[in-house]
Amino acid sequence: MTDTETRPAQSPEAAAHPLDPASGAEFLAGRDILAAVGLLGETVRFAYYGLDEPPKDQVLAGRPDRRLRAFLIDGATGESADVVVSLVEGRVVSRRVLDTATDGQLPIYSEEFAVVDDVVHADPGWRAAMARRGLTDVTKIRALPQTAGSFDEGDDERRRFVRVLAFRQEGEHDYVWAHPVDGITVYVDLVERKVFKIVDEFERPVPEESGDYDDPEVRGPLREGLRPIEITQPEGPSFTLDGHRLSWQGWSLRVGFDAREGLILHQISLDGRPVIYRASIPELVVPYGDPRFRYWQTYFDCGEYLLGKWTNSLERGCDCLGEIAYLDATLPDDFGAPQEIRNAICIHEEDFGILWKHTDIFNGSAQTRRQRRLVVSSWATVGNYDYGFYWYFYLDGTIEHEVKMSGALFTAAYPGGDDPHAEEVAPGLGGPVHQHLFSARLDMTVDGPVNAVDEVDLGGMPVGPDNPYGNAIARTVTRLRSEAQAVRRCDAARARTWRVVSTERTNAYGKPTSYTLYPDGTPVLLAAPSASVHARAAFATNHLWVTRYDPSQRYPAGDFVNQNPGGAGLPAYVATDRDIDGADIVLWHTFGPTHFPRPEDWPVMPVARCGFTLKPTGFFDRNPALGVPPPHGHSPGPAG
Ligand SMILES: [Cu+2]
Repeated sequence: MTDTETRPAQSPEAAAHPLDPASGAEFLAGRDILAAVGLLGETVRFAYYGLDEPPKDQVLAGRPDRRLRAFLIDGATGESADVVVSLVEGRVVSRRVLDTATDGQLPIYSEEFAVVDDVVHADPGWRAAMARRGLTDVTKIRALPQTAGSFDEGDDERRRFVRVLAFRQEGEHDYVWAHPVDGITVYVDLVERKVFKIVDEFERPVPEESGDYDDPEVRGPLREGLRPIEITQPEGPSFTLDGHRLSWQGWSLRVGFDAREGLILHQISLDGRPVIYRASIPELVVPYGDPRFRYWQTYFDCGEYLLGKWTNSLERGCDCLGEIAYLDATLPDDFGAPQEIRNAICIHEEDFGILWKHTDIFNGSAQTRRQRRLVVSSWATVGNYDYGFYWYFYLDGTIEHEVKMSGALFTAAYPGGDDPHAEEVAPGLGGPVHQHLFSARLDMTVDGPVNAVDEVDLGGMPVGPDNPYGNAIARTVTRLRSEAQAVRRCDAARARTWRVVSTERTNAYGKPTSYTLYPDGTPVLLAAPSASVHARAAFATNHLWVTRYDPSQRYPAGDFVNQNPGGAGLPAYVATDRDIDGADIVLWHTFGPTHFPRPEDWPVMPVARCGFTLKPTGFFDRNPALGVPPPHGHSPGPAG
């Protein structure tokens, strides 16, 4: 069999595990509770709706409440509220109306995107500005709403608004990213539903060359000579999926999903030993580096746009090869009504080359084992970019997270010359420099909830009595004892890693069992300390943060990211500088590329990768993969 698809048996009556995503029936039940107390007027919309995960102690004790969290916004007044309902008790547990000037705004909801297009096209000032550029047929202009950020803009700061850029689309299939209409932004108030400001700074010719890679004229002839590669697993896959619980080769985990964070993994254990209680990518910030007209351009793809909402339906044979199990996702629309995303999560096994190998020159043993990994992945398209989130579990106990980035560059007109902030990627078309800074939230439970973090550096030593020949390399281990001390940067010159140790369990050598975080070590946020984004994306100014577990501390840039003035999330979480040495702790790791586009990234970008690795370090007493059998037909050794 090739590229087959299986689905877990799920009876609708089966009691949900406390960490399972909210079901369609639960979204509807929660909506009924909200409606019954009058919170769902005609103009009220759901800007977010998802499972309010129970605290860890309640999950481990057995019978937690089942709660949903809704961000409700009244489209007519802008009143924004954070509401929690209990499905077990059938009541509203809490409701807080936001002070949006200080708390931030709720995420943009779907209807607002449509509204903006109508509002902009109807605006006489914008039409006049387009006409001045020779663009008289405004049906060919696409209005692209962008989250506004937070700057010193006086009374305008109190509005719920977006900044809107324009792109030209000649025909229905024209590729808009090839044709930015630069120099003009309109500001649209989402509550008043009107343009309140037009910034018209300069005019540049709209780049003309088509980027429509579906067009044979643009793409050129299809290559020849690529013969089929087929992945076959004649006996089926080696994993089992029971509801949302996945097991494979000693690994066990639960697969969750949410409109904001996308893929969430829970209760990851190996050979019955806990490793991570919860792992997700709860934020992604994309700040752009053009200091001129687009200084405000920064996207928080989770907190402002709800990344999980834009999850793709995956296709067998294209997105995933081999014996695939899919999970569907149930996500609410603006009205809190459940919508299915079919094949949202792909689960499969991959061959991954050599696991270990040795040809012994003395005893003649020549052995090779093949590595394999279990892959849990999903893709989301947020505007121009496409992000694939891949969690890998290996036969030797390694866990890896990889983000695959593809899609379209966010383009501008190229100003000419040798611009330090952009690359010309097509005639007159610029790809501005930007960063993609992801935050991984890793609620660690290495051999139990009581953990600590050691920073481990490697380095040479000065010549002296302990190092007479100068060849010494030494390991320096520093325990990070408090939250303030654990705000750290990578140091590639010292091969810096962070080791998450159990403070309760030791291995055969009397050392604490641990898992080590190996970072990529790419730059953190490059914006100046006084920049607005520096305060708003403070999480991205360092590679590592460690906090003491608090069930309410879930998002590195805070709960309400859209138009948040800054300081929320991690800087607030660590403000009390709690003790993290021998505690239930959460690691927050920043990673991702600083992307100066290449011409080869246009018109669609070959996948770029980033991520991090977690490896067992004294978690086992020796290579845990000795028992992996040799490939079929090969001998495991003289006694085999
Ligand atoms: Cu990029």
